Amino acid sequence: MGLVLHHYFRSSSSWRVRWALAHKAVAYESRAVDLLAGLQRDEAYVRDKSPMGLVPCLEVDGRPLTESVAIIEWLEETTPSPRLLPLDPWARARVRQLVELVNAGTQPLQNLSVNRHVSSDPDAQKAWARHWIDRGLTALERELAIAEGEGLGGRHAIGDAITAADLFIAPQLYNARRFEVDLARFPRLLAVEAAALATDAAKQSHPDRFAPVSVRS
Ligand SMILES: N[C@@H](CCC(=O)N[C@@H](CS)C(=O)NCC(=O)O)C(=O)O
Repeated sequence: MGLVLHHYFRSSSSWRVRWALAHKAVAYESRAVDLLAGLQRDEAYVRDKSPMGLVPCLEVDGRPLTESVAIIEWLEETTPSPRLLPLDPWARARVRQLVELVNAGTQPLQNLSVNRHVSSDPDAQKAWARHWIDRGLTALERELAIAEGEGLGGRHAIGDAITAADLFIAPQLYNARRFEVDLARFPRLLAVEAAALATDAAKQSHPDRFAPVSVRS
C-alpha cells in the first residue's frame, strides 16, 4: 500500500494524522504544503487532492482522502492495532465526542482562512481565535471531569491508553499556545497533554520535527 501525506508542520489537523500513522507504525511519504505561501489553494492541489483547499490529505494508492477523522478511522479499520478507539461502546462514544469537540467545535473557528476572513488585523484575528479556543478548551476540561466521574479517567484522556481523543487534544493545545491562550485554567487538559507528549508517536509526529529549516530557529 502506498501512502503519501500532504501536510504542514504546524497544522494541528496534519499532526493528528502524522500521530496516528506513527502510533500504528505505518510508513508514508511526506509532502509539505506551505500554508503561509498559499500552496493549499494551488489549482492542481484543490482539483485533485483537497477540494476544500486544506491539509491534511492522505493519498492511498493514488486515491486522495481528506478530513483527519475519516483518515484516522480508515487507519483504525485497516491497521487496528495498536488501537485508537476503545472497544467498549460507551468509552468509544466518549472518545469520538472529544474528537468532534475539537474537530467540529473548536479548530474550524480558528483556522487560517477563517481568521483571515474575519479580519485583516492580526490583533483582531488573535482575539477571535482566542475566544473560540478558550470556549472549546473550557468545554473539553469539563468533559474530562464528566468522563472521570463515569470511571473513564486515567493517564490519558479516556482511560490509561492513548486514544484518538489525545491526538486531537494535544495539537489543539499546541495551537492555543500559538494564540497565547492562558492554559492555567485547564489542569486536566495539561495533564493529559503531558502524558500524550511523552509517547514515542507524539515525538515522532511533533511539528518541531517537520518544521522547515527556516522556521526551526
Ligand atoms: N476538518 C479538517 C480540517 C482541516 C484544516 O482546517 N486544515 C487547516 C490546517 S489545520 C488548513 O489547511 N488551513 C489552510 C487554510 O485555512 O487556508 C480535518 O480535520 O482535516
